[in-house]
Amino acid sequence: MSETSVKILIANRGEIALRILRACRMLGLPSIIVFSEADRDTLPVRLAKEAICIGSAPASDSYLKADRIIAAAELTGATAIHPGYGFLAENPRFAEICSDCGLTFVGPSAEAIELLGDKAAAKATMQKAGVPVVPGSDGVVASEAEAARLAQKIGYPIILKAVSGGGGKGMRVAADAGQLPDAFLTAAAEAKAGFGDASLYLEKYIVAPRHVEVQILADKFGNVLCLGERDCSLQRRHQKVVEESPCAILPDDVRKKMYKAACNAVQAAKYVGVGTVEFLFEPSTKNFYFMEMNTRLQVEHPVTEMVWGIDLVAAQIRVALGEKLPWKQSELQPRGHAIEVRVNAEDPARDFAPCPGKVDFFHVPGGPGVRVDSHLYEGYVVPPFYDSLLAKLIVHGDNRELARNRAVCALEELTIEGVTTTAEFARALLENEKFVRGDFHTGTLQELLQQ
Ligand code: MV4
Repeated sequence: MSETSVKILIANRGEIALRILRACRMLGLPSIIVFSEADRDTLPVRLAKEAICIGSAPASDSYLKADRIIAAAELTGATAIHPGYGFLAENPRFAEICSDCGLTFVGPSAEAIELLGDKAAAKATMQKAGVPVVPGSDGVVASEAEAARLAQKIGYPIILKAVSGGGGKGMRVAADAGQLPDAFLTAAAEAKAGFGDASLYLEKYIVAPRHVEVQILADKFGNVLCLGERDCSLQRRHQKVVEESPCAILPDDVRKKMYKAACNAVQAAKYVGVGTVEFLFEPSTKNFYFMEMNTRLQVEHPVTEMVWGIDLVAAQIRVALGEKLPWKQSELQPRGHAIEVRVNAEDPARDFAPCPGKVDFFHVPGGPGVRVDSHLYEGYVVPPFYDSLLAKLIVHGDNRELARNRAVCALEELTIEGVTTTAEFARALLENEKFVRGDFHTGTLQELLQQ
């Protein structure tokens, strides 16, 4: 396919739609954006040369409607579809429909998405490839009795997870045998309700781990690049709040092994595109374990871009179009430290209730090492229909403390009036002694909120 006939359809909204639009422009590729009726007056739609409405405000009537997106591509002569994150990004059926319609899906193959979407199957594949996994069931646990038997053997605490899950849904911890029956029932019910599949698998529960994820980038010629790790341990109800690269406490020898494991994971899944291999790191033992692999561009990809100097979205599009990766691993060197803070339209004082509404004033911080990915503008009305992400502040510094200081200063400068945001909450978190020391784990934010 000649470069000139390529046209990318952007099947997303908000800050990520803008980010993809920028990448298309940098590559000199024409693009077209789809939007819902609620998003007509958004920045990505205004900035795009071409845009097409695909339905009413609810995502179920627009951004999740595969047939309308495909129709939009055919009507406008698009040749490729970038799904962004969320919506259809990790739906193997959608990837399949795209290729059946002769459209390039900017992402991995439907087969890879399918394999990695089944968390138990993914784990089995990784174990076979020599990637460290948490001790647990081989695949699905068929009954509560089987779970109880296995848990006794492995030792408590254990965790039950939905095979089709992710993001913490359909997950229950049992601290002892007494808690197992209820954990099994509630995890299965939540899995059934959330994913239409009640299947569970079981693992030893790792106490107070770090969430460390490795960014990889693979082309269709078998070349795999590892672009370092991100520490995303600071989460609230499985929503990431702060992400940084590198992880402040990962020993260099462990880091090397983790990168090797991530590359092995990519090869085992025959994976092409950008992907994230998620590990739990246990500081007390220095062990790390494969959790799952995310087959999409992630919200927090900019921290990796800042440290590695690579436009990940442009690279993702290029490998999807069949280009060879232009870098060798040995040519790439990480530099300094990057921190991302998510700013949401939520009220921390009201249990992070969404706060849609009109943005009366918007000031973006700047200066060396400061980047803001946002679709906001003065007068923009944040709709109530979608996720509440308003802006990502990403900063870079020569070391962690300089990056942290830069993030605090930039958050003080960032001004969003009219809607309540999490900016001040995030600033306080960056100044919390636990964050300053790098002494936290996946439960720390919840603990701080309960104090
Ligand atoms: C775990 C775990 C402890 N032990 N698995 C949560 C979402 C999914 N990605 C994996 N998750 C966890 N799996 C074992 N065997 C703890 C978590 C976990 C967690 C992981 C990453 C970030 C935040 C978290 C918050 C609570 C629990």
